Amino acid sequence: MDYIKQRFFEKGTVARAQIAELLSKSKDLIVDEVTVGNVLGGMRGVTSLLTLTSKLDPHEGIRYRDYKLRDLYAHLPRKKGGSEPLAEGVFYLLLTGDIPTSEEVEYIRQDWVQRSEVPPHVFKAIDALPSTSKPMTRFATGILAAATQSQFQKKHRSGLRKEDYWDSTYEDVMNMLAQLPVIASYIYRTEFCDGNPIALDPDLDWSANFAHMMGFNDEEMYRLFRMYMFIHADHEGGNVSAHTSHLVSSALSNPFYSYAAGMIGLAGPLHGYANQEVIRWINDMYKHYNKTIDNPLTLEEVTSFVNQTLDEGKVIPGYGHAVLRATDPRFTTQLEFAEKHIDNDSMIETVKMLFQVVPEVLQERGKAKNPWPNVDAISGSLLLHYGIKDYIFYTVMFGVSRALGVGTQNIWDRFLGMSIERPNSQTLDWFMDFVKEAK
Ligand code: CMX
Repeated sequence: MDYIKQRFFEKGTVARAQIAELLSKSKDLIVDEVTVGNVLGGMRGVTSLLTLTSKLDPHEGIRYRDYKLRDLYAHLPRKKGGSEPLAEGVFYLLLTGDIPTSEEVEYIRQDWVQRSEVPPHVFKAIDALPSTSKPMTRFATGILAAATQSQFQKKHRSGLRKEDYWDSTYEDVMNMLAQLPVIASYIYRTEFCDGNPIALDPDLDWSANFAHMMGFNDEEMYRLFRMYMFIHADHEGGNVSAHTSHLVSSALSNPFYSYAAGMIGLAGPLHGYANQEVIRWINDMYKHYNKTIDNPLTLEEVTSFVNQTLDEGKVIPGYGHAVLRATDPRFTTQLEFAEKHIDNDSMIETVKMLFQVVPEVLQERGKAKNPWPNVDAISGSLLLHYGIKDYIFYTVMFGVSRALGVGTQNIWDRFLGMSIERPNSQTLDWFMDFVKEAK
């Protein structure tokens, strides 16, 4: 058996025994209760999912396995002389719960290079879309088209025991991870550049290769991509994209299908699309006050525009969160990155001004439970600074990174034999009667 697979199998066997014990001894223990408000409020906060890869704490933010993001800077292998963790190591940690050695990271890097050849019909499927298609439509289409190579689907159709589902799922997820930067950079090159794709460099790591294939070839860009891929990799199981993927996968749809479905969820403005919305909205603010880079916005103008946006019944993109109740550490990591590596950028200065203004305004208005910035409040301004100007592409970049976590969750779901999801639903009459009886 492949070395990484073997390491996963050992971990998985222990977890399988724990699941078996939970089911045999504690199946009827009550974990949580569900109120009418929960049902009508998107099941916010109701514990009903099992996710091994990461855990989101409302105040301290995401932990990949047992580690806060900040601590992983010190623990995860980096490129010689580099400061950002490598995505290959993030994947290994999410999969096994252990910090990998540099050799293990190099093993995964080479494995992904070997698996990176995308079937040609994937590009044809993307090209067949009309020019009005959004990058996320292209991305999800590309992932769906890549499903022809699914080993899980083929093996399942020809008969597969449930305890072996994970093996071909692992193969599919590894192939998908290896190919996503190729698919995404193809979309970028054909939609925003000269149309000529750039071949993968077999000596680069996954994140740097993504930058390279998009057409950016310097250490600064590689560093930015490594940081970006690292912080967006996972956010436990209940967010829209991870949960959608889990749900679709629970019907034994193959990993390409389930991840493509998740990406359609990521494309929504309340989720990953917010990273583009922030830039569009700041641009609108500049236009509104007839301001330019040389003549930046004032604090008063920013405050007034924030209030105006809220008065129009819109949300402030990049602020608020369904779980977090503090500034997202992924925001802070990016702010520190900007402070360390970037001087005098008016967009980043505006982002900082918004950080001064928005939490206070949202608190005053008293509606949003979390007035603090999330990951999307700043990510676009960094990408823009480094020359990725076509901000409608940003959610695709988020989607490439998130596959590290969601793909890993998919392998675990198969290993643990998670059931098909089928919550109960009731009619409005049922709820009205239920409340009448309860009173
Ligand atoms: N601006 C204005 N109003 C906001 C707000 C914001 N940034 N965040 C929340 N609110 C409002 C909600 O719209 C809601 O109003 P209604 O009662 O009229 O529906 C009210 O405050 C309560 O919402 P909440 O419980 O605080 O937040 P939710 O869990 O319902 O929603 C989220 C969370 C992220 C969708 C919301 O904060 C939001 O719309 N933020 C802006 C979009 C955004 O940045 N999304 C990216 C999130 C991170 C990611 O997934 O990438």
